[in-house]
Amino acid sequence: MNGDDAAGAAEAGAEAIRCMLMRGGTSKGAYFLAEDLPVDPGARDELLLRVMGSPDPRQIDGLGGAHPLTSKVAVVSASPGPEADIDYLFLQVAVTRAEVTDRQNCGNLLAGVGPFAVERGLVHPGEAETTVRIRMRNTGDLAVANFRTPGGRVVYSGSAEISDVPGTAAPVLIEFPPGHGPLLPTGRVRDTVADVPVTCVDNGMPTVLIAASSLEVTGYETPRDLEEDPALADRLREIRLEAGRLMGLGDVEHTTVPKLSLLAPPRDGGAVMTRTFIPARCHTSIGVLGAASVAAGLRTKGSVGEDIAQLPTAGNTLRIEHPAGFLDVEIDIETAAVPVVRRTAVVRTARKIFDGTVFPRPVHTPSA
Ligand code: NQM
Repeated sequence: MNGDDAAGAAEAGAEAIRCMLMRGGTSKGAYFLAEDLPVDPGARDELLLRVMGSPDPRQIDGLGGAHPLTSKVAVVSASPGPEADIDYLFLQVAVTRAEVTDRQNCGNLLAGVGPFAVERGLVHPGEAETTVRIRMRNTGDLAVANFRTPGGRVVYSGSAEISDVPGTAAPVLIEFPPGHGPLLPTGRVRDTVADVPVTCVDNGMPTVLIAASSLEVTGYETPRDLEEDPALADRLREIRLEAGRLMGLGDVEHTTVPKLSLLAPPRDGGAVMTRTFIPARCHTSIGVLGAASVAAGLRTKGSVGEDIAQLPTAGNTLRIEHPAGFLDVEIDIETAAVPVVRRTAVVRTARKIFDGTVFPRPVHTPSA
């Protein structure tokens, strides 16, 4: 913790922690240096619940925005190994439950990690642009982020647009080299779970691909309409529990992975239309690694997505349509019997919203 505020708060006996709030892609989260948080994961998570204001559907007493997409945390530190510059641990803070999980990654908050590392002095910026190699601690996989740093300073304003975010901002190009895990975690291109054909795929995010039509929805409904359909929620839960076991994830009742993507034919010239459950709420757009996993699934011969998608005849870019527009995923995949992803890339934007000191909700409400 730094600054007069933090010093003043320490004197008053309050906890005070250095924190930056950033929009990363279509999500928003609190970014911390690992050294500013407790080392013990239990103590860290207990603190983060109080920082974000969970559990509470409104997160009224914390930084969280009352939705999983705005209740996220990035923990950043220098990387000990030679293959990366910095380490990034993503933590999903539940809104209505006292739970913090590191079981999933987040490609949206990832967009802010490079700029944050420069702002905190972990990475020396280039004179025009900066490339940061990031080890994503949730999966052990790498990502490489490139963004503009004219005169050695991060700029956030620019002309890049991403669907589901108003206005424009500076682009952050993110590339993913091949990951460690299998692309098809069940070992098969298709499985039948709860009587529904699915493709289980993991190109950075464990995702179950399902034809919307096989659940008697169109796949063009609004996220709110889908969330308000209790019969659909029951079917999705049943599919997810069974698919999770088949994917080697164990009992996924209380985890945020796998995600479920309902697929329908594209409407606006893209490859496919999606509605993605993360897993209870329906995403207002789609996650980065979620879209990367959908794209890999579409490019896999015999997958559930193959018949639905309209794949471009040339080029590596797949436009994944979603409720708010689209996300373009560049994917280079070797479509052998066992498909291998060689490279995935997306353009995102990120923006620093505030930099300062957060005062977590106290553990015990002081008596008057
Ligand atoms: O898939 C939401 C998001 C995400 C994850 C979720 C993400 C990704 O949009 O890479 O970014 O799937 O829980 O932030």
